[in-house]
Amino acid sequence: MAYKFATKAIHAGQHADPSTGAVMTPIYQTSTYRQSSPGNHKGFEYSRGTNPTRKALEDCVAALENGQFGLAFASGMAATDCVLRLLQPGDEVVTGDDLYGGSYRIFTKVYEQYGIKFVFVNASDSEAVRRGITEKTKLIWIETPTNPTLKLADIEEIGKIAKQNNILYVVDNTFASPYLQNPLDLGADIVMHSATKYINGHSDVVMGALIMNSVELYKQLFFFYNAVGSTPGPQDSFLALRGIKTLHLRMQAHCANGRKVAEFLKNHPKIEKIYWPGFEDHPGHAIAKKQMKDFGGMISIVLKDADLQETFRIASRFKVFTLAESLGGVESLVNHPATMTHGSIPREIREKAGVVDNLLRLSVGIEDAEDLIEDLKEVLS
Ligand code: P1T
Repeated sequence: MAYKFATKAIHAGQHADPSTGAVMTPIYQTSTYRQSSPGNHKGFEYSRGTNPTRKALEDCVAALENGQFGLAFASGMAATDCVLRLLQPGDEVVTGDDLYGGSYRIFTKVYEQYGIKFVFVNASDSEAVRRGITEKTKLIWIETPTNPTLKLADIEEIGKIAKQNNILYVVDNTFASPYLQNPLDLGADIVMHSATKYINGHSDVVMGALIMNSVELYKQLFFFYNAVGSTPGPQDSFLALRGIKTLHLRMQAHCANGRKVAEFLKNHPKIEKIYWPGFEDHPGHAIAKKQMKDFGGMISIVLKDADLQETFRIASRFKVFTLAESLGGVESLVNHPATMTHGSIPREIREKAGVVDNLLRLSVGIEDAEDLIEDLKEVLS
């Protein structure tokens, strides 16, 4: 039977422990597993490759993304790295021109040195993605909504282009979470997550995930995952599994609060520009409506007439929002992308993507919206 989202969030991949009946998946804090004779074991040999707590998490995340297979990693970047290992020198990747700074960094500072070329295009325009393709293109990597300017890419349209050209297609679904958007259903071959964010949801774990339907792809990625060893431990896997049990409720609250905060900020005299896909005048609103269940809790704002110093002053004055990197936790965070999460992108490229010195990114948490708005009111006054 195909269960709905909340049921899967609470039960998928999890069974009462066969040896004790424990309802919650135990933290299998073990590196290795007894074999009754060489090669004769219960499916687990060594925890770099497989661990029962991690396996429960992987099965749960896969179910939430409507995928057959899931792999959990020690960070979102480790998950990204695993995908990039499928490439060979000379291969090309078409990707968006607004990305998490760490994704830009691994592309340009790590994989370019191995002879892989990255072509950055405006992925909000699917035809620009098509134009970026050459006979050497082996991968399309899309982030939607983007970090931090919340641009939307049409997952399904780009999926068709990928399929026509026989190119592997990956969607970084971190900003939306599996509750709001399921890229495998729209033609993606692999969904990537920084599970550090909404999936875990409590800012106490760093973790990544890949989800896919193809068994060949799963085997290839599992090979690198095990050979390289970028896998998370059982304690973190347990915490993420526990976090997921409320993913649907948290996302509903993030979206509701996101809307209230965005509406408060929309016509504020101190705000020059606001990025939130729920507004009808957001250029990606129609795409967001088509492919997302709701518009999320991520909002970016450009402060009016604020230089770097004034932006820092405002960013440092919050009382309920915390000035910190990351997003997607129950608590509200404010981030200064230009010097924090996107500091590794050269200024010229960063500014072209809209990551200017007076841009602040808000991860709207699930506190009382009135308190969040009051905090913003005071800070901007
Ligand atoms: O931090 P890590 O779990 O390794 O995930 C990397 C990553 C990948 N993709 C997206 C869209 C991300 O936002 C991130 C991490 N982002 C932050 C830490 C941040 O504050 O934007």
